[in-house]
Amino acid sequence: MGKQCKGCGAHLQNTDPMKAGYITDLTKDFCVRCYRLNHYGDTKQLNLHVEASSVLNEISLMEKALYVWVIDIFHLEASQIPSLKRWLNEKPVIVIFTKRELLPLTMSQSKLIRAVQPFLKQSQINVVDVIISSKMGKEGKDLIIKSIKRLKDSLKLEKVVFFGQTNAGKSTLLNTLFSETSQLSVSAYPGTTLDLLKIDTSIGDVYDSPGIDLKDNILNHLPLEAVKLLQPKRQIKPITYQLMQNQSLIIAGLAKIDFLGAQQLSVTAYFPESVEIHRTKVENSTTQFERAQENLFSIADKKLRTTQLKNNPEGFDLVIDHIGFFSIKGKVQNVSITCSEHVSFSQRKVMI
Ligand SMILES: Nc1nc2c(ncn2[C@@H]2O[C@H](COP(=O)(O)OP(=O)(O)OP(=O)(O)O)[C@@H](O)[C@H]2O)c(=O)[nH]1
Ligand SMILES: [Mg+2]
Repeated sequence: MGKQCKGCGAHLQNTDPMKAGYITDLTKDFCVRCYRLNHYGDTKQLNLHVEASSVLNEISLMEKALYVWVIDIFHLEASQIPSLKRWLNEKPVIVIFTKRELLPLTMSQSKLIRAVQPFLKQSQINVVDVIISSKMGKEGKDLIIKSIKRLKDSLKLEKVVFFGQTNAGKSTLLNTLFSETSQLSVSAYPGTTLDLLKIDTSIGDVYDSPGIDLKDNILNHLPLEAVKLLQPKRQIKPITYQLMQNQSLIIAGLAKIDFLGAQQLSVTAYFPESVEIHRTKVENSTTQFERAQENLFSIADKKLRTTQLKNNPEGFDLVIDHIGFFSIKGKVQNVSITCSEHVSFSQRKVMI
């Protein structure tokens, strides 16, 4: 099969600069794309897409494998892989949540574990351990290695496969866990890893895999500059709005939320600092949203849809996939969201 790039896993080739794995000198270890990414942060050639079904098919065919599902805890809902049960059946899966430091430190470990239970239940897979890591895996590293070793031995498995949504932090985590041999490319943009890639480690063969990008991902419709700004590096600073009667929140150029008939409604926003949120009266919101769409977070396709939430309990989270979420507490008669078709959202129980 030839040699693979040690950064992204693409098979090295010297014939087509527009395809994955291109390098003039095939004795080198990294393709031009990874070289540029690692040395200059250059991302021009990063829009190479790997089909989710081919990744899932390939990993599901691996024999005697322990699976490690890496999930970005800040983007929990967007991390679900609807067909996962069909691909993995009863195969053992360790679940690792990354980027814990983005959530408030006041949230206890047990509260976090409780908050992720509905997500894990919905996936219907055979979860053998759950670990919460943070700071690029620096916190949680020992627990993860211990868990992998224990389960690999007790279940008599031969290899370990890391998988999960694109941008979840799989390659970053592997670089931390196996820093002696792992030189994987990482970036703030989706689709960095391009093929299954084996790393030799002290605990045996461990594989990185391309990110799974099943849902229509808003990040694929935003300018690269905006995508980078959506990757928070530090703890998210929550901002609370006390809403009265009929008011709206405008989330950059991404969405407008109208709250009608609000009574002592408290809405706390958990979004990266770069995403500006404005409060306004409902009657001014359409004009303000149009104006907000002139900024960096504007989506090229301007087709908008408005959805009215069916159910407004007295406390719930409203999650805007891949962007952030609102924690909504209090009474409101009607909540409606106006956004591009590429922005997906959902409701869940209050997480924090
Ligand atoms: N704040 C924070 N950011 C992280 C952490 N781990 C990874 N990241 C960031 O998340 C982004 C994606 O990281 P990658 O390691 O490239 O993610 P991946 O899952 O390998 O992505 P694909 O190869 O596209 O599937 C990068 O901007 C990382 O810096 C973490 O623990 N905390
Ligand atoms: Mg990767």
